[in-house]
Amino acid sequence: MDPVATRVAVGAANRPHPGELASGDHWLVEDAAGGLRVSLIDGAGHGPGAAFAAHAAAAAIAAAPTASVGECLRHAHEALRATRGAVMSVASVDAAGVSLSLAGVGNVEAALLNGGAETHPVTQRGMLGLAMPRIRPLTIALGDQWTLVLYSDGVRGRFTLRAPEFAALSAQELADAILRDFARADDDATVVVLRSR
Ligand SMILES: [Mn+2]
Repeated sequence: MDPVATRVAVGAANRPHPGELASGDHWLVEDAAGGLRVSLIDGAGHGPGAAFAAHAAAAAIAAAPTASVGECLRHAHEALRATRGAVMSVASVDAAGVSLSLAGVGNVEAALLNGGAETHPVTQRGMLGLAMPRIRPLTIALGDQWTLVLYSDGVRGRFTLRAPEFAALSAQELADAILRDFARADDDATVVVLRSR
C-alpha cells in the first residue's frame, strides 16, 4: 500500500500573539501506525507560560506514537497537570486514507469538507490538566475529496471551506490564506490543514 502521505497533503500556518515572541499554540504532524496523526494544542492564555504548557502536551503525545486520538488527550491531560493547562484537538487518518478519527477538549475547532458537505464536528468542553471531560471520539468515513482544518481560537471561524477561492489551493496555501484573513489580533493563531491529494 502506498504511504498515506501520497494521498493526504498537510499544511500549517502559525502566528504568535503580536505582543509575544513565543507561540502558546503548538502543533504536531506525525506518522502514527502507518497513518497520519495531527494535533493542535492551545496553551491557556499566551506567552511563555502558554508555550510551556503546549510543549508539555506535545511531548506526551510524541512519546505515544500508537495512541488513539482519545488516548492522546488523556496523555496530554496527565502531562498538563503541572502547568496552566491547554485545550487541544487531535485527528488521525488511517493508513488507507479512508477513515478519520477526531477528538478534542476545549475550543480548538474543526471544519471538515467531505464529499461536498461541510461540517463542524464539536469537541467536549474542558481544559486539559484541569478538567477532563468524558472523551467521545468521532469516526468519519472519508470520500475521495476532503479537507480538514483544525484552528485555534486565535482564528475567527467565519470562513467556509466551500468558498470557490479555496478550491484550487494546496493544503499549505489554504492554511496560509485562512491565517492571513481570519487571525485575531489578540491571541496566538494557528491553522492546520489536511487535504486529500
Ligand atoms: Mn488561544
